[in-house]
Amino acid sequence: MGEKSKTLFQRAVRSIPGGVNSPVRAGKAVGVDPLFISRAEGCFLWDADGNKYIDYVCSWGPMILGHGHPEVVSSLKERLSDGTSYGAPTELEVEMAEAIIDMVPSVEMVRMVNSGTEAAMSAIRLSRGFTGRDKIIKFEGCYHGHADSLLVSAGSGVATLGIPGSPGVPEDLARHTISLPFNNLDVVIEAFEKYGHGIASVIVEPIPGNMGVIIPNVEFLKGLREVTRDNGSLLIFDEVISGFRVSPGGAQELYGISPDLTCLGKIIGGGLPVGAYGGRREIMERMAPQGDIYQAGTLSGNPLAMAAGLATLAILKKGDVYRKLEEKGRALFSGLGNAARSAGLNVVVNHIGSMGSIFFTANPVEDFASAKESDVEMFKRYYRTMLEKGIYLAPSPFEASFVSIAHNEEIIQKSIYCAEESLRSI
Ligand code: KE4
Repeated sequence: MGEKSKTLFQRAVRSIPGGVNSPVRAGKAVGVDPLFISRAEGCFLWDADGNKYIDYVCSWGPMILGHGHPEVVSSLKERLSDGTSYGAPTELEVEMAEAIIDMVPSVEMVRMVNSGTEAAMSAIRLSRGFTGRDKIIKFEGCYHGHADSLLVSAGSGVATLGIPGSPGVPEDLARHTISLPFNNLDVVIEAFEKYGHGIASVIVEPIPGNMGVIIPNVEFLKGLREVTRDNGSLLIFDEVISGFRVSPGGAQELYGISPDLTCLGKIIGGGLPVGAYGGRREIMERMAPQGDIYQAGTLSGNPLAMAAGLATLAILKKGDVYRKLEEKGRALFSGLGNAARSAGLNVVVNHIGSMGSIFFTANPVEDFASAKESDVEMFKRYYRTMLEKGIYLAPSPFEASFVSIAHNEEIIQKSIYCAEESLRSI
């Protein structure tokens, strides 16, 4: 780590818990103090000491077009001269709502919020209000933000830090959350047999990215749709990562499954703070002020976030962007797997389109339990040697890596070469 990042981190820890504004950035899982980033462009980041990196975190998903895409930047510059926030409705928000409804098959009505956490929290509250029921089902290793009901055996930073749940979540509330293994429909059916008409909703990342990437068994997802419908519960797809990432309409378009509610975020803000939840009209109409279930936000639909998000979606809707993202993802993730195997290492690479993860294990990784069986120490060594070679990966085995449109073939091949060297050395 360079001197400036080191000094900044020593300063940051005095005023910010752990020196970071989001735990997973702290690099505790890989034993590396965080780099402080000064700028980014395309698929590159530069740290405070001027060191250049190839970025596969992409701000944890939003930067699918790469950093500083000219059309996103110009849309922001243009908007800035009109002010930054009004606390009143704008045409941009209507355009964003219409764009989401147009692209995401199951969404008939949508509400903008400021984070994925807010989107998931609001969808859960709406499902409870709409059904009049309290219990929810989530899946071990899936992460839906840090709302109380969802911090039960969660993935991402909670898994990274090995936090069992989180102090501060009242037992009275946590007991309404049933957490089950992903990709296992039998235990979901058992839970419905036991709690049936007490379950408001099942919330799931259709393509989990928060225990590392897990490839869903599509029959499992279809089974969730069936069992929720049979029991009058709602199915909530948390597509904060997969939305607009794996296809224009997300995982629900890819697999042809129609949830009742969908949580969105990341990409639709173009890098600015954003979240959204939407779904069937008869459900969404229960939200205030049309209905009686409350949710609000000072900066919801912020014009700058809308401008950046709309510019991003406009580019994603053009031509063969997703075919190119698929090709780039396949080249990178299969290359990383081959590099590990040629170094004689056991490795499983799970990837769909331009999101993926590498697990150091000989066994399939199909849920949180199997993800946790992977060799975390090996991942640490891989992470550190790749960072030394200028490759910036997510600092946890329980996160996804992302490829953007800005990663060209030369960059991907260079990354694979770095991986070959790195994996041989560990
Ligand atoms: P935010 O509140 O962080 O905007 O979104 C929460 C969220 C909801 N749903 C899914 C599927 C998510 O992946 C997330 C957030 N993702 C993590 C990384 N896996 C954000 C990174 C961080 O916590 O700093």
